[in-house]
Amino acid sequence: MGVSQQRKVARSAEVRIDLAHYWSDGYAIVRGFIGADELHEISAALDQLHAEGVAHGRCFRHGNLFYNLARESDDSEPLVLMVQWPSYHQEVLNAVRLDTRFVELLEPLIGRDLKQIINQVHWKARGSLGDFAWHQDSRFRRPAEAFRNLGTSYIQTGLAIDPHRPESGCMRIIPRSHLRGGLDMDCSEKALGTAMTNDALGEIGFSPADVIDLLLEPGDLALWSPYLVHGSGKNVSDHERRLYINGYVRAADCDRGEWAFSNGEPVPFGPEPALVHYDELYERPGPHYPDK
Ligand SMILES: O=C(O)CCC(=O)C(=O)O
Repeated sequence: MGVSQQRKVARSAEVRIDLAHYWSDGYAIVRGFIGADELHEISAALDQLHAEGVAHGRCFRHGNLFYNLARESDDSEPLVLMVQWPSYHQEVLNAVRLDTRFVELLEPLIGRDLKQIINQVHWKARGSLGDFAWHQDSRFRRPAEAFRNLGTSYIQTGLAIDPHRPESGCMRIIPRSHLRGGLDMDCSEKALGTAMTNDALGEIGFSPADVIDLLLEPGDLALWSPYLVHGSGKNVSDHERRLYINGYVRAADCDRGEWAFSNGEPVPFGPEPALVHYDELYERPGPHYPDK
């Protein structure tokens, strides 16, 4: 057996263990999914993306591409919180989302024909603007009728670019919470920019004792279920905390999204963007600065 084949077998074995854990606990971690050299290149691409956001100075949209910025007060600097669908113009990030390691990893879970619903980067900004309240991602998979069998057809993946630890605002999760399906969680506030509270946990029958930290090193990939209850707090470390999120769905179970893999082969973007979450894509496709 050649070296590359040995590596492949070793990787498959590791993935198998994580998959069993994924179904039982609603999440899994693949350690060292992306190596240091590749990570360096991705990190540089993210710095470029961040600089573009800073240059806009406020929220900016062009089709599905969206820079989400906010300020702590009227006279403070705008902070780049998130960019959605950077891959339309960022080659390095586009190559990551279409990397066949993703389809190899996800095939036993959701198959070889995959669309993509999420392609976004989070910067955990200092202060409270980058908080994510306790939530299930299922609340964002809209319109609900466009998604079928959500719990078994959709997987969220998050690639850690920096260390994710309690002090840098790592994700906090409730293992096995996905087994309870869609919970009637309070959605009156946006998840982004709202703190996690114990009251919110109590309302759905959980307590702080049920929570664990999702600890990731740079290059680790986390997978989580759309029904896993999770959130994240502040970054009080002395470094950035970036997460590159790609969410894939079995194509037959979803009417929205960009194709990512067809029979295991990467599918490049077509000439026109597909309808994902931005409902005004066809009415207002051009570049503009939206009122948030
Ligand atoms: O970036 C984070 O810490 C939170 C991510 C998250 O909650 C999500 O994408 O649903």
